[in-house]
Amino acid sequence: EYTMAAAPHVVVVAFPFASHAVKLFRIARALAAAAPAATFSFLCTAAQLQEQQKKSTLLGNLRFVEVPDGLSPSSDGAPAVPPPHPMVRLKLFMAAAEAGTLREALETARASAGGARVTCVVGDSFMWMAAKAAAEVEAPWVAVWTGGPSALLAHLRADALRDDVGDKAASRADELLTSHPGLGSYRVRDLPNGIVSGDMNSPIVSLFRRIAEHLPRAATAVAFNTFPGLLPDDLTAALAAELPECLPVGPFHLLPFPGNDDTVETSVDPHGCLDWLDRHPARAVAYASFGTVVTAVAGNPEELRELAAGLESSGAPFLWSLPKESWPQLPPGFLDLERGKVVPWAPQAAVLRHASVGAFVTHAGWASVLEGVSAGVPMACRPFFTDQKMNAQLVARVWCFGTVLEEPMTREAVAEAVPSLLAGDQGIRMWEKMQQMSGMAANAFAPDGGSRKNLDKLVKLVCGEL
Ligand code: U2F
Repeated sequence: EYTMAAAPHVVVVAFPFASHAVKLFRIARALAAAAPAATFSFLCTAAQLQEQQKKSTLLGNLRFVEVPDGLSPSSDGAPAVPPPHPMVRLKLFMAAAEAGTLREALETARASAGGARVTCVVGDSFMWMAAKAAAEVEAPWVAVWTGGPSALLAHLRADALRDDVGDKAASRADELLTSHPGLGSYRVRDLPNGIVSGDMNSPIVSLFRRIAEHLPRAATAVAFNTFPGLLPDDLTAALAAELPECLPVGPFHLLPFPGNDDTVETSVDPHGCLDWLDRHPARAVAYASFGTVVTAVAGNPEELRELAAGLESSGAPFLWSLPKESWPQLPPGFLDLERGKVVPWAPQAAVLRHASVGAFVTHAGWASVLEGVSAGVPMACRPFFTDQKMNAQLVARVWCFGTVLEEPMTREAVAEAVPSLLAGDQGIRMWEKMQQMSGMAANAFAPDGGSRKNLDKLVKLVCGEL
């Protein structure tokens, strides 16, 4: 126990786009639950804070502090109409955070916590400017990487990769990166955009460059959404060589905090997905989802219709989480199909662990991959951008937990992959292979589980006890 003056005050900085804030909020709640004598301030934009506040359990020692979204308020304070494109919002938010709104929010956190000095800053790696803000208040910076670990390694090794590949990215696309420790299972074409090909000056690519500059020299530790035993040893070793202490504290959707004990939160089901699944036999249903950003940013109507046609002709019952904006692009009559259910949102982790789900068509976003692995459901990956191609390669070629749907996804490829994952020999082999890993994931936070002791260590670290 601490005296008031010595009690830790940990600031948790979220990145308020895609599903990042949800992930950081899980970390914040797990830390706050494990360290009840410490104060935690969760820093995020007002809109995202409101979202997170709706979540089941709030903890007495976890407070919310707003970081401005960087949009200049209209004269009457109303939100801009129409709202700017997500990439514009991202740029404005980041520029404002770098220019001082983050530092100011840290000061607000201190003042509103009765002047309690900030003793540690935990932040989404995307908020790289938190490194400086932490240094200014003489607090350590602990970073969280929510994406695929192999992509982070590629960003950290970007210079070496560029020296090697030069301008030959196109002709060497299928070559394995065997001379790069930890990356030997990936092809040149799997690398995130902007490392050896693509627009090297896009805002996202500059963001990853900043992250790669800051993590190795400014972070005290980096927390990952994985659990010991999941990643290939060479990848783990290569990350350890580049970074300060790496702490796998995943799967994030299983992080322990009150209300997540029986994973209540991941089962909130406004569209009746779980009831619908109850009406199907074991391992009969294909679940499809492309996460929170792909459909809006990179999804194209053509491929959407191919996926629809493929699911229809696969013969399998299917559940598809698809943003409502995209529904008008589906083939006529598709929404009325008896065999399928399209919803704007599904409780994905609970859906995947439902016994009737036997195949997962995914964009290979890292949280989705972890949820698929935890549930032991073989995956058909159609990766789009950033870490997704490397994640898909890991799923399909390294772990043999699924297949890759080549770009562009065709109805034939979907109609072949889905039944094969559900009931084909290959699918059954994958399913069997996944069961051990899924058991490890399920036990990751048990008293002797792989992530349990890392979480304990992270708690000590952020509370200044190490
Ligand atoms: C970006 O990924 P996304 O947010 O698109 O994808 P995921 O990392 O897979 O996270 C999506 C989360 O949203 C949940 C799902 C995941 O926890 O269970 N979800 C849901 O509950 N219901 C739905 O109907 C749909 C989604 C990026 F695009 C990726 O490349 C990165 O790997 C990722 C890293 O944070 O962020």
